[in-house]
Amino acid sequence: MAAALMAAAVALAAVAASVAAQAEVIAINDQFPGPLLNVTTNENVRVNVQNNLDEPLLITWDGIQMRMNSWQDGVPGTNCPIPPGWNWTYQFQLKDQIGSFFYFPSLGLQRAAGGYGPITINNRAIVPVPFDHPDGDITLFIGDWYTRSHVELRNMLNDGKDIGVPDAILINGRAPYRYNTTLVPEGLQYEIVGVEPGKTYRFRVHNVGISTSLNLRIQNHNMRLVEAEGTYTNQQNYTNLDIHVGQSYSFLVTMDQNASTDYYIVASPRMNTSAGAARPNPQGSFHYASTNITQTFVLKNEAPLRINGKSRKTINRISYSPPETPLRLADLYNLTGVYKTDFPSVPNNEPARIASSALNASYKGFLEIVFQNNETDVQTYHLDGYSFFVVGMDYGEWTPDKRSGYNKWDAISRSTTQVFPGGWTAVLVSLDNVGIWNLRAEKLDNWYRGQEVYVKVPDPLGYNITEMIMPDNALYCGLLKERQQPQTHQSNRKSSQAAAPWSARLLVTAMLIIAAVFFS
Ligand SMILES: *[C@@H]1O[C@H](CO)[C@@H](O)[C@H](O)[C@H]1NC(C)=O
Ligand SMILES: *[C@@H]1O[C@H](CO)[C@@H](O)[C@H](O)[C@H]1NC(C)=O
Ligand SMILES: *[C@@H]1O[C@H](CO)[C@@H](O)[C@H](O)[C@H]1NC(C)=O
Ligand SMILES: *[C@@H]1O[C@H](CO)[C@@H](O)[C@H](O)[C@H]1NC(C)=O
Ligand SMILES: *[C@@H]1O[C@H](CO)[C@@H](O)[C@H](O)[C@H]1NC(C)=O
Ligand SMILES: *[C@@H]1O[C@H](CO)[C@@H](O)[C@H](O)[C@H]1NC(C)=O
Ligand SMILES: *[C@@H]1O[C@H](CO)[C@@H](O)[C@H](O)[C@H]1NC(C)=O
Ligand SMILES: *[C@@H]1O[C@H](CO)[C@@H](O)[C@H](O)[C@H]1NC(C)=O
Ligand SMILES: *[C@@H]1O[C@H](CO)[C@@H](O)[C@H](O)[C@H]1NC(C)=O
Ligand SMILES: *[C@@H]1O[C@H](CO)[C@@H](O)[C@H](O)[C@H]1NC(C)=O
Ligand SMILES: *[C@H]1O[C@H](CO)[C@@H](O)[C@H](O)[C@H]1NC(C)=O
Repeated sequence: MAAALMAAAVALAAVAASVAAQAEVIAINDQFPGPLLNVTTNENVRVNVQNNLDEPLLITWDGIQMRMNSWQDGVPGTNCPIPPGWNWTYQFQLKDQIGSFFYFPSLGLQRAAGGYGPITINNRAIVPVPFDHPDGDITLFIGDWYTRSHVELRNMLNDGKDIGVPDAILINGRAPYRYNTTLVPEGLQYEIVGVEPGKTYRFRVHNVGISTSLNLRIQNHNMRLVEAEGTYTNQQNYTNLDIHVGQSYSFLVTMDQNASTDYYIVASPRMNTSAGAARPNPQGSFHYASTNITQTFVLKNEAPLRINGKSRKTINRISYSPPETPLRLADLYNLTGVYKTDFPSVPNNEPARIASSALNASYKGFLEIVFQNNETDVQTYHLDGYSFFVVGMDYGEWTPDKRSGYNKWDAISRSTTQVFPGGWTAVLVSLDNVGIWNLRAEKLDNWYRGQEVYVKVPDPLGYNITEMIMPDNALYCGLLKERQQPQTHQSNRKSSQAAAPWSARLLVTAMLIIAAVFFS
C-alpha cells in the first residue's frame, strides 16, 4: 500500500475560493510550474525561449553562476528583453555546480503569475554524493499567491499602493487540500505526491512566492536537510524549517510512518520569524577564513520611502531604476551616461533618489557584504553569478567589531540569504567571476520598487580574455536599438508540440515556450 502526501498549504483567510476560479498563469510548454531542466555538472545547455506573452520577457536562472558569462543571466542589466512573439536562445555551461535551482521570468513582476520551473544539476557519476541515492526525487514549489494578475499588482505598485496580503499559499501551483471546510471551499485541485512505504525521497523545495516566508513540514516525518542552493550541508534533522522567498533546500524524507494513512505537507506563512532558522554547515572546501577582506559594502534597506510622490524601496537611499540599455551592453559599446558606478558602499542620510547606479567591485578581491535590515519584516537578498559564505547574522546594528563573531569555520555557501527584521546578515564573496551581477531583494514587490543594485566586476585584462564575448544572437535595445535586426517568427501555441526536452548528454537542449494560459 502506498501512502500519499497531500499538500495542505494553509489558506490565508477565507479567500481561497477565488483560487478555484480559473486564473491566468504564465505557463511553460503548457505546464505550470514549468518543465524540469535536468542536467549534469559541466554540461553545455542550450535553451530556446519562445515568448508568446503579450509583454517583453527574460528568463533568469536563479543560482546558476554563468561563469564569466553574464550575457546569459537574463536580467535587464545584462540582456535586452525578448519582445513579444520573438524567441531567443540562451547558451551556457554549468561549471562546477550541483544542486537544486529554479528559473523564472525576471521582468515586471511576472513571477507573480508563475513562469517558473525547476533546475536540477546532478553530480557527474564519478563524484561521490554524501548520502545514499534516494529512491525518488520530488520538487515542491511553495509560495504565496494573489488572485489579482501580475499586471494589476504592477499597476498598484506603479500607483504607489501596497499590494496587501496574499490570498493563498500554493504548492506546485495548486490550491490547498481541504483541511478545514470553512477556510477552504470544496472542489479545489490540490497536489498529491505518491510515495511508497520504507522508501527515501529527496524533496527539492523552492519558495517562489512574492513576499511571504513559509514554514514547511511533512506531518509526522523527519526532514533531513542535505543541500542548500548548491552546497551539501552537514545533515541535520528538522521537523519543520523556515524557507524564505527565493530560497531552495533539499531534504531526505523516509516514509517510515504507518502506510494506511495519508500525511499532510504543510507550508504555512511565517509572518513573524525568529533567528532560529537553519544554520546548515557545508562540507568545507574553500578556506575563506584565511583570506583578507579587500572591500566592504554595507547595504541598508528601509521601509518604503516616497520619492517623486511614489512609494519606492531603497538600498542606501538609492532606488534602482533599470536603464533601457543593459549596463553590460553600454560598457561594451563605450556608452557613457547610461549608468554610474557611484552607488554608496555604506548607508547615508542623503535624500532618497531614483538612479541607475552600480557598485564597483574589483576582480579577485574578497568582498564583505553586510545587509542591514531597517524594516519590521524579513528580507531576502540574492546575488547572481556567485555563491557567498553566510558568516554572521544578528539583531541590531552591524559594526566592524561584529567581525570577531563571524563563523570562520563552516559557514554555508549559498546565493540567497535572509536578513531578520531590525537585524543584519554578513556574507563573504570571492570575486572570481567577471561580469555585471544583479544583487536583489527576492521579495518581488520590493525588487520591483527598486531594492536592487548591480555589482560590476570588471575584467582588468579586458574583454575576450577572461570574460566570454557577447553572443552572436545578443539582442539590442535602448540606445543600441538601431543595431537590432528584425526577427521573423512564427508565434503559435502549436509549436509547444515541438518541445523536445533533452537530447545529447553534453549539449542539453531545451525549448521553453512561454505563454499565458488559463489554468484551473
Ligand atoms: C535526471 O538525470 C539523471 C542523470 O542523468 C537521471 O538519473 C534522472 O533519472 C533524471 N531525472 C529525471 C526526473 O528525469
Ligand atoms: C476552521 O477554521 C475556522 C476559521 O478559522 C475555525 O473557526 C475552525 O475552528 C476551523 N475548524 C477546524 C475543524 O479546525
Ligand atoms: C536524523 O534522523 C535519522 C533517521 O531519520 C537518523 O538516522 C540520523 O541519525 C539523524 N541525524 C541526526 C544528526 O540526528
Ligand atoms: C496502521 O494504522 C491502522 C489504522 O489506524 C492500524 O489498524 C494498524 O494497526 C497500524 N499499523 C501499525 C504497524 O501501526
Ligand atoms: C592578511 O593580512 C594579514 C595582516 O595584514 C597578513 O599577515 C596575512 O598574510 C594576510 N593574508 C593573506 C592570505 O593575504
Ligand atoms: C570601446 O573602447 C575600447 C577601448 O578604448 C575600444 O577598444 C573598443 O573598440 C570600443 N568599442 C566600441 C564598440 O567602440
Ligand atoms: C572601478 O573599479 C575598476 C577596477 O577596480 C577601476 O579601474 C575603476 O576606476 C573603478 N571605477 C570607479 C568609477 O570607481
Ligand atoms: C532603523 O534605524 C534607526 C536609525 O539607525 C534605528 O533607530 C531603528 O531602531 C532601526 N529600526 C529597525 C527596525 O531596525
Ligand atoms: C576573441 O578571441 C579569440 C581568440 O583570441 C579570437 O579568435 C576572436 O576573434 C576574438 N573575438 C572578438 C569578438 O574579439
Ligand atoms: C526563432 O528565431 C529564429 C531566428 O529569427 C527563427 O529562424 C526561428 O524560426 C524562430 N523559432 C520559432 C519557434 O519561432
Ligand atoms: C513579531 O510580531 C510581534 C507583534 O506583531 C512582536 O511583538 C514581535 O516582537 C515580533 N517578532 C519579531 C521577531 O519580529
